[in-house]
Amino acid sequence: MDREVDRIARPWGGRTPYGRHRPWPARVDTHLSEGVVPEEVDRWVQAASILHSDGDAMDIAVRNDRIVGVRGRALDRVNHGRLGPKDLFGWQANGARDRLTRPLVREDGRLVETDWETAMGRVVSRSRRLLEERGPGSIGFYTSGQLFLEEYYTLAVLARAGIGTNHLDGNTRLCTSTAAEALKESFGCDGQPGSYDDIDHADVIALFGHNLAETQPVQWMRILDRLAGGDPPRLVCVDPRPTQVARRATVHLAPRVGTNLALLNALLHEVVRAGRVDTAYIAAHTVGFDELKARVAPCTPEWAEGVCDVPAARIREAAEILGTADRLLSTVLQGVYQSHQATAAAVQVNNLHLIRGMLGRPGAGVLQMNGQPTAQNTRECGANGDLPGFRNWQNDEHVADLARVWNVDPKTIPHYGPPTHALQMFRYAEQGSLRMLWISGTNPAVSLPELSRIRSILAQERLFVVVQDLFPTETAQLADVVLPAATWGEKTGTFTNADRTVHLCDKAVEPPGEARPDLDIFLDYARRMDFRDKDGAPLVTWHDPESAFEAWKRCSAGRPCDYTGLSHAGLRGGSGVQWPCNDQAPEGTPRLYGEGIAWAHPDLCESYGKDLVTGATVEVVEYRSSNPDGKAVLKAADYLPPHEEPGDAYPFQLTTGRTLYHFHTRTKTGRTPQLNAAAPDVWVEASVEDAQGLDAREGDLMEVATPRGSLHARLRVTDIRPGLLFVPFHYGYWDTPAGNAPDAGTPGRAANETTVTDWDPVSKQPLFKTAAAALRLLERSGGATSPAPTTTASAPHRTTDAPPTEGGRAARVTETADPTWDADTGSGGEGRGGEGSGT
Ligand SMILES: Nc1nc2c(c(=O)[nH]1)N[C@H]1C(S)=C(S)[C@@H](COP(=O)(O)OP(=O)(O)OC[C@H]3O[C@@H](n4cnc5c(=O)[nH]c(N)nc54)[C@H](O)[C@@H]3O)O[C@H]1N2
Ligand SMILES: Nc1nc2c(c(=O)[nH]1)N[C@H]1C(S)=C(S)[C@@H](COP(=O)(O)OP(=O)(O)OC[C@H]3O[C@@H](n4cnc5c(=O)[nH]c(N)nc54)[C@H](O)[C@@H]3O)O[C@H]1N2
Ligand SMILES: [Mo]
Repeated sequence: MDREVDRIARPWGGRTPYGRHRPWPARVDTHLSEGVVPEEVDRWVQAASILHSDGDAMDIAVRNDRIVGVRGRALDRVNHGRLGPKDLFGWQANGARDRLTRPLVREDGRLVETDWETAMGRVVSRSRRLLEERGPGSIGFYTSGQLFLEEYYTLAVLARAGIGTNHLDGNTRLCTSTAAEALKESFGCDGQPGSYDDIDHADVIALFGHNLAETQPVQWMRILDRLAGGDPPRLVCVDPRPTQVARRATVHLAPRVGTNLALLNALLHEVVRAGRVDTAYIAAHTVGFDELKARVAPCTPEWAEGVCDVPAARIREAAEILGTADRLLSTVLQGVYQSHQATAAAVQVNNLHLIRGMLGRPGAGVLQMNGQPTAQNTRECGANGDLPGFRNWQNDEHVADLARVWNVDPKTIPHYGPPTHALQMFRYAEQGSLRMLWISGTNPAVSLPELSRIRSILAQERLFVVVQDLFPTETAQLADVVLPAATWGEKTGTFTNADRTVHLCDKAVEPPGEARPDLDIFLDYARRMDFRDKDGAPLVTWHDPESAFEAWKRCSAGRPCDYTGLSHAGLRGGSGVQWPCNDQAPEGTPRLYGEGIAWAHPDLCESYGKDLVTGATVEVVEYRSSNPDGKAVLKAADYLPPHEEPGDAYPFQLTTGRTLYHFHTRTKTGRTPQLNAAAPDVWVEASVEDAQGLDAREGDLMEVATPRGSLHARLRVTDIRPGLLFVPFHYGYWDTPAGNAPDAGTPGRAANETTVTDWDPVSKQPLFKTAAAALRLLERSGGATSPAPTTTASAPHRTTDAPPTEGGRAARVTETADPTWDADTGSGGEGRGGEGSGT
């Protein structure tokens, strides 16, 4: 039953075809270090992947107290045993030689090793002095979508009630703030309506700006298995690049970047015009249909063709598929969230589902995706721009309720305005009102837009920068204090994936040197700062992951993300569980809104919404009068042109994003031999005709320039939309000779040298996907090809020669099929993961 597969060359592995409404067969993917056999593994420790939002469950193999590999968990509802390339190989980074093992402090301009006492002493004395001299608004926290729930909750309590600052946000601002905002706009509250199991039941799957094949490869395996089985789904793909999703789609729409809203309005126009709406559902569960209908009335496919440069006939074809779907599943990700009119466009996907009544049933669901593994928890726990438990900062009762949970005066919790968003925090630091910034689990010196500006802000003398990371990142090099953190595999905690599945990750091995779990660092800070509640007792009453989880349960009780039915012990051994999980739903909840819209009532909702064009907050009075019964809100918006359009000096559109083999700023995947070799350096993608126009060929060294900055990259000629360039944003400077930033002598390599400081007015998510750029030939390649993978969206145009991406021996993975599964009859495998068959 076992097969050995090179999972760099064949990232999605072998197929296990299955039919509609059947359970997805299990297949266990295992990768162990060269020379280690399963019998030699001392123990297998339960975990789930933190290199994307899928939440692939796995066991970590431990031998001689070291991690030696991983194996998928067959009984888990999310992945049924499968793992993607980053899951299979990425754990090796834990053992990298340059892990931070001791705290560092800046002395005479240089970072030097020190002990925890000295490092924490500096953080605490600076915090105290700033609180005294400048007040809580001088301190900010910029955290992650990659820590554990217990850590975010602790951070949220100490920042919001301990320090009392409104300046706490996550890099989730760059990632899923639009997902959260779109859900709040339509349903009054964050919380993913759909489930991954919808893939088993849908007859149409629509992906909007989502390169699922590369960014959640395991759910793509699931779709590939359905495409290979009986009654396969039809795919609709909206993406300007020839992704694997696009190549397998029934209809691929490749719009000009930044025009998603125009395209979606045209799709809605067609669905409404053809009368393919569920009038009973609309009447029972929504408000705003007449307004939506009026707004999309002029948005004909011909009009959209002019804006999006997509043939009107193709738009009609897509609308026909979406309008006639029996069970429609849609997913939305960064091609929408980081593009122009992000929230307005994401909301139209919700609208499509609402007017078609496609919610809360197997196969009928929306996934406003997350990207980072634990982004959902950043949002739930209030470590981003929300209050914990999806409480509404504009609703005094919600603030009072939170104050009761924390036993503090409601006035302690800042709620005079929306919590500060990340780019605003950097602006405050630039202007000098923010004097201390504590950065945990994120690398803004590579991941934020306009890097020259970010570097200069972080390098300021007056700003005290604390960085908590695993590695000496580009950001850590600009810090005043560096705190070495333990990570996945070295600490225990829980997290929640994009379809609300909560997983436990147990500690498998000791962290290196003196590195500490993020939770321990935050708890230590709270203790040293001596934060108190209103009766003078310690504010933070927990001391380890399990007691932190129990504290969070009390905060989540009665809220949409109710965790009261979950526990560390209960999550150990079995499958992950989808929240809400409580007395009413002890097994968890596969889908939200099966019985109508639950959290949009004015007294319950997390947000009264915003104007989709200006971002202005709606007041309670207005919300109460327009939506007194708490139905879903159908919000319409008009298309506006992107802010930065190509012109004479910058004739191309530029977009940025990911490749299958790397995670973000490559701190882990760049230290993983198989993954690094698959995509070792930056490249730029351009179409055949654009390359010809510049007389440039595959592998030539190019300069990509915008008004903000430039980078050098080798050219990959692909089937990308003409006029559009793509640069992966993974490549920073830690593994270049320059080490940190480009200087006069070294050219830029990071995509964010070129991106613009601009954000969606509603979600405040930066626009990484739209800019105008110039492309220039610098040097002939002399026959060498670009370092771009050939298995992915960067696959070369058929006239271009490039050696295939392969991993060889080191990339071999064992795929073990479920012995009870019969591929010919499509039966067996029952009782494994998921909800099984039946609608
Ligand atoms: N391999 C890998 N997987 C990851 C990650 C990773 O770094 N590497 N990161 C994780 C995280 S945090 C995230 S947020 C997700 C992101 O996952 P995705 O959103 O799937 O990834 P991106 O490459 O950022 O963007 C997706 C697509 O948007 C398209 N696009 C660009 N501009 C537009 C536009 O204006 N309109 C439309 N319709 N499409 C456009 C691009 O061509 C690209 O194919 O991936 C997660 N998974
Ligand atoms: N141009 C462009 N820019 C983008 C994007 C894009 O598509 N285009 N996408 C944006 C998106 S969606 C995202 S999510 C961001 C990602 O941007 P970042 O968050 O900056 O990227 P990462 O490399 O994941 O950084 C995470 C850091 O946390 C560290 N780390 C990992 N595990 C732990 C842990 O357990 N504890 C601690 N303390 N540290 C840990 C890692 O070593 C790493 O330095 O980038 C954004 N920037
Ligand atoms: Mo992300």
